[in-house]
Amino acid sequence: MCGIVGAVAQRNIVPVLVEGLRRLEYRGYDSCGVAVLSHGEPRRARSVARVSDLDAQVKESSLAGMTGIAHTRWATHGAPVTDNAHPIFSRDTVALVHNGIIENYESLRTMLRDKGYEFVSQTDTEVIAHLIHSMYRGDLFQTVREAVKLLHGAYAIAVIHKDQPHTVVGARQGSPLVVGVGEGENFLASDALALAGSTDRFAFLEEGDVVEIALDGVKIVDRQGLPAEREVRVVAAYGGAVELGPYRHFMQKEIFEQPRAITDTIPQGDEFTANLFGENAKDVFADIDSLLILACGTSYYSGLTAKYWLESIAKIPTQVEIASEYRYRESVPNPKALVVVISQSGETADTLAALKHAQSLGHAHTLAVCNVATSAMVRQTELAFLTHAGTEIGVASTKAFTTQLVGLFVLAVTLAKLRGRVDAKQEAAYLGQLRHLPAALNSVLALEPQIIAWSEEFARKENALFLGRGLHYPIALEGALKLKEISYIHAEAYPAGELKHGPLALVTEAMPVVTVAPNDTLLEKLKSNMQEVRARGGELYVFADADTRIVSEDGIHVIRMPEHYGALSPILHVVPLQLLAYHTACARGTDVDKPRNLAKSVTVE
Ligand code: HGA
Repeated sequence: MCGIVGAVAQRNIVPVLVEGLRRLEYRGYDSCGVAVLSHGEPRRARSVARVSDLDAQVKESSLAGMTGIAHTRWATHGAPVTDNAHPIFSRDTVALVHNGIIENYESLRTMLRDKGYEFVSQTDTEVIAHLIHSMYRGDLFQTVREAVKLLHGAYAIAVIHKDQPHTVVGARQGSPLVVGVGEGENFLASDALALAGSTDRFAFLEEGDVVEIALDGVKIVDRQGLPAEREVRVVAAYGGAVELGPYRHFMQKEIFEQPRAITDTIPQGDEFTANLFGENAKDVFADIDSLLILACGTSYYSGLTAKYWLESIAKIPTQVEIASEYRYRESVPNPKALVVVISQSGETADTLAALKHAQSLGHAHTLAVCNVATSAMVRQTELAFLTHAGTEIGVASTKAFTTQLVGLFVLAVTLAKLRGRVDAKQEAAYLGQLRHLPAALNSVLALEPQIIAWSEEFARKENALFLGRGLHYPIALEGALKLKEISYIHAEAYPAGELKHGPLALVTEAMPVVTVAPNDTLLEKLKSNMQEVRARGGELYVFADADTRIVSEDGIHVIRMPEHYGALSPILHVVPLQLLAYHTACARGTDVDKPRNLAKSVTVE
């Protein structure tokens, strides 16, 4: 969601800024823009189309400059039209890009109007540009430090001023911003990936930091206004992350990367140990009596799956909540609960806010399950389990989900072991199953041609129902979410036992019913639910384990999963649902990697 790039150099920086935006495209956006100081004046180009269109514009107009900022916008205030696209100018003197939401923008706008400022956009962002212009007394760094004190809400900003030709000032509070350190040139960006190719050295700003980047150095002050040192770390190159290779879309590439991503995420060594979660995890795990999992979207579904593992294997009570609800709800805190936050990017605004809320209620023990080691979430939790999915570009999450499941399964078995619920034999068996997962996944991926055949049917539908039971109910939810996200087919998931309590009323021959049918203890119950669908003329599309004896017949289409996978079965069963959503979307011709209205790292509330 929304990306920022900034640079100060002694060369024309426009190609670096535009390339940075190209690398941030995966986050989702609806307009984009770039501004540079050119012969002492801010000049900009903006587009409501793609970054490639912006690139064509800057080439056409020969936009060039050595100091600049750029932005991909995912509109929150004001339609995605050119006037609202960033960089936003104030009196042709200040140019600013912003990620986040300024909650007190209305009162600031009234105050600035009274001072004579004219507003030309509908954005909340414009108040920041005018505020900085109105407060500027010759030092942009100092001005931004004072101006941000007046802002309520979340922001990452980058700003330039025509009187300071070799300076970009940035600030972060609730939205991500990193500093890229170069040789005689320095950068800002929403994430390190944007600057791959320009530098591999990064300083990760903390909440409340304000930064000035110049040609020869970087100055940072913290929320108190005190000089701050932020460690400069070398971040390994993101080899190939933004290259498609032989695939048609990043989502397809990422589905097929899952065996590798899971191999990289499965812990080395031959036992489940608390150390996998951090140095003092053993003490923390001994001190807790329950878990509270907080997450959004797909990560919420990985949390729901984990609840089944945590309660059945570790026998530890587990509650799972949608982060955006929890953060505003009056809840009863249990200081003995371990708060687990799950996020691919580690920058999900709602989940970060929920974490902060939990901490403010006295939850001392916190654990992040996250794909980005340097993210705010990992920095703000006591413990962390890092997934090694690699960069995920497709907006619809795939490999981040399955690697989160691996991490949460490892958590369940580790807690079970520490509580004496798993003996050495069972532990070895779980480890063996984990290690076999990549091979098992490869055989599931080989089902792709059969799934393509189904997707042609699905592409003609407008509604679909997904059914699962027990451990596979969250997988049905995830399958429905994937389908609606990228194919725009309305899809809903139900625990199959709930059918008769309402959704059966929707079942007709026009309603495909996707059923996740592993060979587990609920299989016979599930078969009865399938009969209820057939009796109403519903078409069943069943992903059945090899040994379930569910066979294709009139109105029942079956794809056989290669093997039954016990406790880890959700990790395999979600893959055909990902492929079904992907190929259905392709058949409908949607923009699979950048579905309408959606963004990747959801860094605004
Ligand atoms: N609120 C600003 C910035 C939106 C944003 O951060 N998008 O990701 C706007 O609507 O322009």
